[in-house]
Amino acid sequence: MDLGFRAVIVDSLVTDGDGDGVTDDADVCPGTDLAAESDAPSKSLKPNHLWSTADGFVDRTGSVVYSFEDTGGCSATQIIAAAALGGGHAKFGISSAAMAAWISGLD
Ligand SMILES: [Ca+2]
Ligand SMILES: [Ca+2]
Repeated sequence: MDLGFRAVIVDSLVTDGDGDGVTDDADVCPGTDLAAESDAPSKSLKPNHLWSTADGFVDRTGSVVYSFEDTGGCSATQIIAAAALGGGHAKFGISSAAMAAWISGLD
């Protein structure tokens, strides 16, 4: 067995360039800025709407509903942009339906 080659593969699996907990090989959204997410949504989080925090996607009670592993390493801002969601999602959080659609579209 070529142990040198094996070591390179392991190293690539553990790299997480943007620090969201999802390794680069599985991260659909590189460059996630978790610090920038703490100010959003711009108005308020509605019931059954979600926003990303450093812990993952939370609802208005603060319960974590999805992890960054679930969302492919994408923050709320990144999902809104990538899925071309309407401006209401930026104001009030991403609806549960839109989140489910995003996650189901990852595979
Ligand atoms: Ca990552
Ligand atoms: Ca990411």
